[in-house]
Amino acid sequence: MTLHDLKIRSIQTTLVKVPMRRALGTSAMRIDHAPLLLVDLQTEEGIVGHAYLFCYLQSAGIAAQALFQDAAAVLADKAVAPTEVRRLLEGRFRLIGARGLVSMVMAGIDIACWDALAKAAALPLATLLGAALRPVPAYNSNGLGLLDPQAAADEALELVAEGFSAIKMRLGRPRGADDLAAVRAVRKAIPAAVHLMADFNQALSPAAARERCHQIDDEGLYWIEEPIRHDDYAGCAELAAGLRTPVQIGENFAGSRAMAQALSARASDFVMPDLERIGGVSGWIAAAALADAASIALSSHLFAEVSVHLLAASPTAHWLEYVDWADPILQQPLELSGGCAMPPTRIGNGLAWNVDAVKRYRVD
Ligand code: SMN
Ligand code: MG
Repeated sequence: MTLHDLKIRSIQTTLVKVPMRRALGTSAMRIDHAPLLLVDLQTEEGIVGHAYLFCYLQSAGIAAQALFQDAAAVLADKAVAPTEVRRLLEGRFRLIGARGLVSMVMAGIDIACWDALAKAAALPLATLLGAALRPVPAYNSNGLGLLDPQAAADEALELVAEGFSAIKMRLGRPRGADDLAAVRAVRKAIPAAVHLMADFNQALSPAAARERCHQIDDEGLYWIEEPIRHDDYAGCAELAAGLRTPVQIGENFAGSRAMAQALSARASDFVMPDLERIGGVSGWIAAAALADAASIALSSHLFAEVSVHLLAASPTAHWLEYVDWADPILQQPLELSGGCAMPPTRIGNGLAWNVDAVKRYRVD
């Protein structure tokens, strides 16, 4: 078989609701189950490409399943060629718009296509993309929601004890003084050498951010993430220019064009695209090239299993965000050692489902 022979037969999806080891209280909502949509792209040749989407809400997972069916009808018998698949789907979804949930579904198909291609080439995805299988520094992002200072400090110590040299906490409590107290408690509890990232999840107005980001600017934070609306690039740029602490954004970049706009607005010091919002593996490759051209450090958002391959292949790779939310439904969860994640040496992107666990957590 040669690579260009691969043809799409069908796409199946399975929605699971996986309990999280540590609940995540963000400024927007509390999450204690991960609604994951598992994607199986069957080829005529018998190779199956895998991907999963993180749907945020179960309702979004259900809606995405219908969109996958729609996309699958367009792609039956077409080549497993991500650029061509994108062209076909952009045509199918032109009137509704390749945005939001539609673009997440397109990303899921792109990720599964790349997995099938890597399997056909008998290579790990990272190798197919030209990377060496090297360790990627990871920060522990499992938990550290909006807890009181003592509980936050206790949980921070647990996250460090899991073997990490960097962790992330969430901010955006109603009162700035309470965020400051939590940051100080965590910073005091963990070793000085451990990096501490902080994420507002867009909680602040530009006026509030001016005050509250400066309030925490001397606390030794590694970055301040999404302090204001994700698409207010001028507002982000103003904050980034005035703060000593680097500003981080990117999980809400809708495709590489949005990222290009953010970069030209100098909206942030660092960027962290999200695999399912940036456009899957293909979108990530475009984003990594933009980050390289702008000499800006590139981290990932969620999807640690596939992102580890992509960061290994990214010239300005910075930090992998490590969450373990998919672990219960995976045959082989991502392996970490010394605070780094390793791209797996098995062929493809490394995703394979634990069938019994999928049955247990399945939502019909
Ligand atoms: C986040 C991601 C996914 C769900 C909730 C919160 C957060 C992060 O923005 O960056 O981890
Ligand atoms: Mg975030």
